[in-house]
Amino acid sequence: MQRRHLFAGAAGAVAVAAAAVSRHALAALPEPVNQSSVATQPPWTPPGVTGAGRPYRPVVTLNGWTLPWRMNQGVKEFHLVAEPVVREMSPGFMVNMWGYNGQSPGPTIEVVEGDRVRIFVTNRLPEHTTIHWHGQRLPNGMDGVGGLNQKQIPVGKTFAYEFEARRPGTFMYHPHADEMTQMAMGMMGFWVTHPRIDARGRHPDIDAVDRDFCFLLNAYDVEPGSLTPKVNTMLDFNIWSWNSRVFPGIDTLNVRLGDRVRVRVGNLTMTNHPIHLHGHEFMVTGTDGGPVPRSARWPEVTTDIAVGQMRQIDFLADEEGDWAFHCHKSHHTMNAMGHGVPTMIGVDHRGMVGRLQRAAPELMVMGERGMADMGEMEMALPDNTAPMMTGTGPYGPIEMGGMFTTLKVRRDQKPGDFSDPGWFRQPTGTQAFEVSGTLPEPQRFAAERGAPAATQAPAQTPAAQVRKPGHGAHH
Ligand SMILES: [Cu+2]
Repeated sequence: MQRRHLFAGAAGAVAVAAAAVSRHALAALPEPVNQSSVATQPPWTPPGVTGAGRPYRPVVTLNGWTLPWRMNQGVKEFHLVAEPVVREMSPGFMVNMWGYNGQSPGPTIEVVEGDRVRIFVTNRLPEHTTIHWHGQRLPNGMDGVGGLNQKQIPVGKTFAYEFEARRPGTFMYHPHADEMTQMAMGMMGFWVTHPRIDARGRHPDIDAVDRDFCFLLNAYDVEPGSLTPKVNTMLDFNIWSWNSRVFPGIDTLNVRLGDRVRVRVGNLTMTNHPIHLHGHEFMVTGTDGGPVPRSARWPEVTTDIAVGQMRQIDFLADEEGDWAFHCHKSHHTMNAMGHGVPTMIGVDHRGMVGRLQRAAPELMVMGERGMADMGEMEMALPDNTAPMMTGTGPYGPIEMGGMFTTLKVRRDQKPGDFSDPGWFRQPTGTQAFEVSGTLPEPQRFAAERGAPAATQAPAQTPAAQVRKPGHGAHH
């Protein structure tokens, strides 16, 4: 109460004092903190804050981390460094990106509703940049649109952004300067403003949860064998990622049976992503516009996240197991594929392969019986790319890539333990099983054979195997 009072009291003076404070603070920039690990970092609890009046449940950023801050005369100070980075998108697949503080995406920023924040942004890119604080209420001059709200931050310079985190919720940050290039290169990050809670630890529209995960949807066009995304791509993205990682490189969401779980997702790609969870229903409890009123929520198992949107979903993890969690566009759960691959199902090319391969030794005919072979085939891949469909589970190839991971719900996962418990062992009698013996003939066929010819529907004889020209695999 007293803290809040002090804060409110100081607010009037801030506008007048801001310039002086900033100049003073610039003399002593907070040391930038870097992260090189691609592993999901445990939740970051700021020292001295939990239990000291403004507790909150920190988020866990998939294959990411939270940026530490320092307190300077009542202002939370962060230091973001925009710079070229190398991101491992999945084991062995390295991509030249631009990001913040050693990674793409940049670190997650976590603050509490009502916090005064100052973010220093140092530009170590080869061109100017800015940062736009997507979804935030802030003074117009802090909104970060280069040319409109501010001069772009020149190469080698540091600017400071300063505002109050006025409303709680799920936000993101990204450049608003040469956006197409900078976002295609991976510049973005997550922002969570935790709600101010009442004495009983409650907020009217934002429930407390046991685990709170977040990640950004992003997409790249990285030609197989190359190292740097193409930045002019409008449609032909071939790498669909969560926090610049692709399956099997995306960490799993590990929870305890009975946990209340929140997942926050923001979309900074150029298409929509229907994000789908198996085994559970969830509610969309918030967007970047704020919490959804309770009376306006409805259950879903898939929520579409349009370009530039964010969704916060809440659910009770009350079914044990390894549950797939993925984008429902099937081409987004694949890694790089050749666009010229025709659909070969039903095409018999016995005898052709040898002749074709003499002319084009790199040619591999595939897909006569579907594409599943791709999941286990040891294809010769160009250096530095991710197999199209990959990942091995306890029962064989998972045949996925891109925007796919699993929610692991375990009875014996300890509270606060985010480590991977390994594969689920389905209890005996609870798994799909093979049926052996003679299959009875379906009733319908037997009836048709016995019936008078006149009453029968004309037989559907596949006269020819028709394949429309030009209808190859597309995206
Ligand atoms: Cu998608």
